[in-house]
Amino acid sequence: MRPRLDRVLNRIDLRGSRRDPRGLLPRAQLDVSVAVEKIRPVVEAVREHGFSAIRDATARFDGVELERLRVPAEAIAAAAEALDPAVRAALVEAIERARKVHGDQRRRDVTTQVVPGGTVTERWVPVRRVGLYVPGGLAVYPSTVVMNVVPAQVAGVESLVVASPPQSSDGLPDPAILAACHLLGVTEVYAVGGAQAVAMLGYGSDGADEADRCEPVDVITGPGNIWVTAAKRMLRGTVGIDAEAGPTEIAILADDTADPVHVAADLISQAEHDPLAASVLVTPSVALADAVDVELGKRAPATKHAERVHTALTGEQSGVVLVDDVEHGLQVVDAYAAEHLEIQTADARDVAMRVRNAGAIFVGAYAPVSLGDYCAGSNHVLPTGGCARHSSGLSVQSFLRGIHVVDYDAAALREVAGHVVALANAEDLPAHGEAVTARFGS
Ligand code: HSO
Ligand code: ZN
Repeated sequence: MRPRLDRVLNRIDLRGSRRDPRGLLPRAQLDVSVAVEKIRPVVEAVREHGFSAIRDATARFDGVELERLRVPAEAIAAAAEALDPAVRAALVEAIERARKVHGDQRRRDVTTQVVPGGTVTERWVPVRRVGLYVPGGLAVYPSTVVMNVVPAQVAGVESLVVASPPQSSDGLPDPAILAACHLLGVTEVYAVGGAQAVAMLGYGSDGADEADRCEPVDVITGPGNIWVTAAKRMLRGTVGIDAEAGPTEIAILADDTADPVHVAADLISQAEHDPLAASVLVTPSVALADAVDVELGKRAPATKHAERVHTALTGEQSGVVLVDDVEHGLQVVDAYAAEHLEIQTADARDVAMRVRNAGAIFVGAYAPVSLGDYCAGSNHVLPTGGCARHSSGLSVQSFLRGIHVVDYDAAALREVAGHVVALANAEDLPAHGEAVTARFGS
């Protein structure tokens, strides 16, 4: 039996404090720049030598002799065939809800008539080809395939490919990943993982034969370990990259109306991902903090991944923050800018409306983060590490570019010509002005 702890979470008492709460809750830091230097030779080898370099890296890092890059269509179909029916039904439901929500979020093109004869249209154009990296190993998440593929498909991305590391048993990606691809209609899947996969997606590669080659993509998304993150950082610019994901975080703003069982269960749910995961409770209620601690002491040792959960909950990145009232709590959660924020207070809807910084907000007693992880319809790829202050999660927008289309006729240009010339001259760029006046013979 593991010992029962009376106080699992660290306590940070900010009651009566006027201090800026920013930075009071420490966060795990990953040193990606060191990893970039380590994977640079792998990425450069793939760029220069393609398939042969991918094969070498796969033998070295995955212990698999790769004959082909592409997963055969029959293997993808077979994985879907073998999928547990309950998991299949759940994935189908998750896909349907995600499509419903993301489908409503596709932006429409907007045309503004600036003057008669002069319009600017913002045209939302999808990127042509997207590569989704899906990790293998401990974190095999078919739900993440759904969360990355659905917004890309809704955006209208015409070519979407998945890369995921081969398992040593059969040289194929995890069957749950293949099955999710099948359900989503993704047919181009590569049994390649790590930095070599990111390089393959970014630069393209030859394969065992013509049908096995991988054309380069325009955008790479998806989670991964530090090597994958480092390779994505290296490829940024060559291709578009989604945000660098850090360990998952849950913050809960709760008052004494919250049920400590719900709060404890939710804090544990995200701690289950990673020993570096952050679980933070912000509350004005010492009674709730005490009750949550008692509940954590019971539930944390009993859960399947107790070790990991214990490390995450007791780590310095997790804790209870005591605040004066919900108002003060709002300042704290805004300063923290959590990836996931639950509001479990009286008038939760009202309080939620007042939050400025969070990746996603879960309102009230019946919207736990794990609902959003799988079946709410929302996206679970969200900004971590405080990036919610300036960024949003993955969405249809992540795969679109808003292109301004400028359409002026002669009269509309003539009308504004003087202003263009004045600004061009003021910036000592007279040829800019001349490009306008040349059209009017002066
Ligand atoms: N909570 C994770 C996503 C996830 N949870 C996948 C379960 N599977 C980061 O938002
Ligand atoms: Zn999760």
